[in-house]
Amino acid sequence: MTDFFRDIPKITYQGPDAATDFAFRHYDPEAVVMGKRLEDHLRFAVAYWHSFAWEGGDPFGGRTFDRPWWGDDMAAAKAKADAAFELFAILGQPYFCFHDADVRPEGASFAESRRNLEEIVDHFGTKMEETGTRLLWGTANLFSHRRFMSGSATNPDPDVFAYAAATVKSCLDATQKLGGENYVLWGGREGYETLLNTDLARERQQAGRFLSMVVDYAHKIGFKGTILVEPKPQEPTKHQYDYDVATVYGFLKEFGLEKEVKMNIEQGHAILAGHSFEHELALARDLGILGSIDMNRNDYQSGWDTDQFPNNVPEVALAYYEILKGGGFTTGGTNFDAKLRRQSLDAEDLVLAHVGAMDVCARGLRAAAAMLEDGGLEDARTARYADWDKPENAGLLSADLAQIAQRVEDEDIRPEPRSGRQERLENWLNRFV
Ligand code: 3MF
Ligand code: MG
Repeated sequence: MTDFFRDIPKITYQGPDAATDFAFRHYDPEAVVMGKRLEDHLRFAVAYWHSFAWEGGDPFGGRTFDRPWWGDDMAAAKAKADAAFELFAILGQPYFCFHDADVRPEGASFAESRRNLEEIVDHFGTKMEETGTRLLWGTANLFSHRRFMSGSATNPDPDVFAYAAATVKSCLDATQKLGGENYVLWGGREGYETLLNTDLARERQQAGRFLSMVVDYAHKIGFKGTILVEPKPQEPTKHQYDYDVATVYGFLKEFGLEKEVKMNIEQGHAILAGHSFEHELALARDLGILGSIDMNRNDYQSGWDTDQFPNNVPEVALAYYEILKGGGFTTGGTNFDAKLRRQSLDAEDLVLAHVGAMDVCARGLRAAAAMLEDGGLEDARTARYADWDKPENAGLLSADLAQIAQRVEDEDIRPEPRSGRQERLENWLNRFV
């Protein structure tokens, strides 16, 4: 035991009238919704990087947090792991997610970094066995170190491509060893700052080849999890290749990977791309590539990726609506890719941020389930498109323009505009949230 979380009790479900802040008011892991326990629906994960590696810096100032595990040796890495598993136990989080750089010190060589990772992975293995916590996904940090400043797979320097490939191999091996249920690739610096120095076509080919190598290696080692790509339109690079779900789908199709790779969709990234979270989720679901989510909240004014903990039930309800409509998560889950505000210094801030987020997600999921069970939206949508089922329209999509033009004149077709009923549907939605 470390003493970082001393005096903080294990969080349990105590209902909406709980007498303490250190309780779940809505997240009852055992409650059954649509035939499944809430814990099994939501599949919550703590993100190691924000909760244990992020120091509270912003572009104008450095570290604000004081943590007993700061340090760059293996002892510090193990102290950090011990504190992390204490948080998982306090929250009853079934899962966590990590990058190599969050959990191990950087070595003097690639081989030393790999050995450091392997040592900490063994430590994780023991802790996971003791506590029952599982790994939702593993990933490689291919964006923080200065060697990756011009990209990893898309770097103009083949040595960096090679270093990135070796790094992903070591992280896939680690994920496999820990029974990880997914492996994520976020192309943090796979993009460019200026076209003046960038060969777009070449960089896209490199990225496609890299992803194919990752998929092939996952097959080779018998990895049963899902390979996920996480779209984001910009930040840190100005133009990021994995802009949004639609862009990534086109990329996957080009390289023949659309059956091999799914999406890890983040709320804040959707907002930065000028979409809503539910838009990205619905599109991915309809394309058959919805994998997992990074749940957070983006500031709507700042234009930065603020990675705040979710606190908006109607937004979250719409997100889970799209997920439940697709049958819910399989290997995916709800990873809190969210960080404290830099003034939130205390251990209890870290705990309560997760408690609140888990409650918000539980409320959102329950509302989404009630909306689906009521069927109001689906009925309205079915009615809106019902004319496509009429016999006279059966051949419309297989006809050609000339045939259609003939029919429009023969039948003197005069379309009558009909209400989209948005306000009525918004009123309906508000009954559930
Ligand atoms: C950045 C992110 C990332 C990814 C993670 C997966 C640092 O905006 O969302 O978090 O989730 O890197 O590789
Ligand atoms: Mg993310």
